[in-house]
Formats: sequence, C-alpha cells, structure tokens
Amino acid sequence: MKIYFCGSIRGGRDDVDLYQRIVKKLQSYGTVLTEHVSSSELSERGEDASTESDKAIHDRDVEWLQQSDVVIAEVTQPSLGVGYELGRALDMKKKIFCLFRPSSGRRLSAMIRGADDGNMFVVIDYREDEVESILEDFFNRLRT
Ligand code: 6IA
Repeated sequence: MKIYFCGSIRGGRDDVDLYQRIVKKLQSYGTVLTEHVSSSELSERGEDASTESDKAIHDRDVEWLQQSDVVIAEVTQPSLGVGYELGRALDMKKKIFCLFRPSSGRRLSAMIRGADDGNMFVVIDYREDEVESILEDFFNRLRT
C-alpha cells in the first residue's frame, strides 16, 4: 500500500515529533511516499539547504498524491500546503483520514471539518497518546 502523509512544513514545525511517530506507525502498513515530512532536519525556513525548486516539490508531491492509495493528514498545525493537498486528494477521489488534536486550543478550519462525509473523507479528534491506536483502527477498517 502506498501512503501519502501530510503534515505542516512552512506552516510551522511544532508537531514534528508527532509526525515522526505517525510515519513510523504508517510504515508498518505500507510505503510512506512523503517520509521527509517527518524529518527533523527539515525546518520551516528551509535550513536543510534543499536545492529543489518549489515547482519541483509541488509537481513531485502531486505525482505521489496520484499514486497513493490512502492519504493521512495531521491537521492540527494549520498549513496551506496540507489544505491544498487535501483538496487535490478529494478531487482525485482518494481515501482521506485527517487527525486533529482539540487539546491544541485551535479550531479546525470549516473547510476541512466540513468536508467529512463519514466515508472517503474522515476527520477524527484525538489525543496524542492515542495516535497509534487511532491509526490501527483506521487501517483495520480499511481491510474490512
Ligand atoms: O505549506 P506547507 O509547507 O506547510 O505544506 C506542507 C505540505 O506540503 C506537506 O504535507 C508536504 O507534502 C508538502 N510540502 C511542502 N513543502 C515541501 C517540501 N519542501 N518537500 C516536500 N513536500 C513539501 C519544502 C522545502 C523547504 C522548507 C526546504
């Protein structure tokens, strides 16, 4: 299974440790195409000295999105890129699972919460300590 993971990069890297936990768990279910999203070397200001152009990043990510079987997004840290990916993925009719932590004190965008159709696009509120079990439930349900 090819898994596309979305998490904030230029939107802010506060949750990068959690992204690492998510990616590690996702790797037990398939190939994570966007493993770099959880890299602690990737900062919001681009201090990783990446030589890739924004166009190359965009085009490659859209290509990976097309190839993916499922899209998992951590949406607590607001990110334009993640919102854009989710809109594109919805249009591509991908199975989408968004994870949001109310304990952040934020309110999730209505354009993400309101896209939940209980089937192809699902948003779930969770606590950090339950992230692995939330993902287990999601993948178990996918198989049935
Ligand atoms: O707007 P954001 O940067 O927060 O968007 C984050 C989302 O867009 C992630 O889910 C990624 O899949 C995608 N994305 C954004 N920037 C990159 C990137 N390099 N490499 C790969 N995917 C990306 C950014 C380079 C830079 C900070 C050195």
